[in-house]
Amino acid sequence: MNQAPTTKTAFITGITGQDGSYLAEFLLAKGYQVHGLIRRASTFNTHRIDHLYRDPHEPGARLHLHYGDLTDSSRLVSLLSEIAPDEVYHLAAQSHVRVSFDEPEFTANTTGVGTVRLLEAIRMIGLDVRFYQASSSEMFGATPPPQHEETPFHPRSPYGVSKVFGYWTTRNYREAYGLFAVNGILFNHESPRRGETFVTRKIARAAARIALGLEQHVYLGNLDAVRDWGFAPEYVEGMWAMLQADEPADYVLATGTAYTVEDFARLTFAHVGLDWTRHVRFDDRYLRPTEVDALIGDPSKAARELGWRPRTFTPELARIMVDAELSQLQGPAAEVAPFPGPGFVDRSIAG
Ligand code: NAP
Ligand code: F7E
Repeated sequence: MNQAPTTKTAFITGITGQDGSYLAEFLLAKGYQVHGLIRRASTFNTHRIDHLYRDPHEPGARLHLHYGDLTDSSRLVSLLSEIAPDEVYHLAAQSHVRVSFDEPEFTANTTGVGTVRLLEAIRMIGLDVRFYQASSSEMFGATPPPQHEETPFHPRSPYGVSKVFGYWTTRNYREAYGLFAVNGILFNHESPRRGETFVTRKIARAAARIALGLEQHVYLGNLDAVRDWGFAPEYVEGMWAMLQADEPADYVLATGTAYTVEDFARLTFAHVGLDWTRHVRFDDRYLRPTEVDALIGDPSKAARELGWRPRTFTPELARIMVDAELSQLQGPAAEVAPFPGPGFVDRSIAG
């Protein structure tokens, strides 16, 4: 039996990011009106959602974009009053762990205090809304795996510390004001839309370019770190499920499996018929002052209470990501730009 489309309205911060783009797609398919917060930039930053956008003059356009920033409280108040959403998905953040060591204050201001700005705007307006906070396995940091909802936090970066602030702020608004506010504690989730300087995308992109003879090497840092990598489109389904529950609660989303960065490189290069050891070089600029050695999540609460289960695991994810890079490079409109080698990365961003 077909379900009737919803008449709900959602507000997504971070809609231009990896998760925001998949979530917008998912909610539009369910019939939601989707409003997204975007930052004004001198260049376009909406490439991940351009395929979803329709001219607002056309009848039936259901994706609406609004300029704003997590550091601008009055804008958050005016936007939320105007939109009056049923559900808020707070995904916006400075989300790069290595960069958070270079920009700790900015990271705290956006990734940490941004959450209290948004929650306080909701409280001040008196909105009856369900709120999702994008919490992270980085909050567990140095606490050994497996990690679940009751595992103590020991963050190892300004990013992780900021996410702990956001986590407790969300719980506090739930307890103090009875707001339906939940934390999704998500372990690493990746896709062809992952930012280019996160390790899975960096490796997949390099493997494809090396396979096509465009490059010879890629420079990486710690190959021994263990991560629990899942597939981003499946994780946004879990975010939505948390906001449909009868009671607000916090949930871990993860695959429960463990691979090292080296494993990911081996899987990715093998998929294009290459031996990773011949193409991966070490560069200490990609090390972090304090590393998170091992994150392996236990998603059993989400399976039990929400019916959420991962379907794609790291080896398939590696294939999906490298295949997407190859088709982008080989497609009819492919524009083969020079690979940003270490010199380029030096000047711009610590990937
Ligand atoms: P992402 O691709 O880096 O996207 C981050 C989004 O936040 C972008 O839309 C970005 O806008 C926006 N943003 C950053 N600073 C902002 C500001 N000051 N004001 C308004 N918007 C701002 O991140 P993601 O991988 O989709 O992750 C989504 C959320 O989940 C983040 O909070 C992240 O920390 C968290 N998380 C991610 C993972 C993961 O494995 N992916 C795991 C756990 C938690 P621009 O496009 O303009 O930069
Ligand atoms: O690093 C190692 C690095 O930057 C993974 C964010 O979405 O997930 C993400 O954070 C591992 C680390 O992700 C390079 O040291 C080696 O051990 O891809 P990453 P992350 O730090 O795990 C969490 C859950 C979030 O919440 C964050 O928002 O890979 N590594 N060599 C490298 N990492 C990068 N980026 N670049 C390298 O060259």
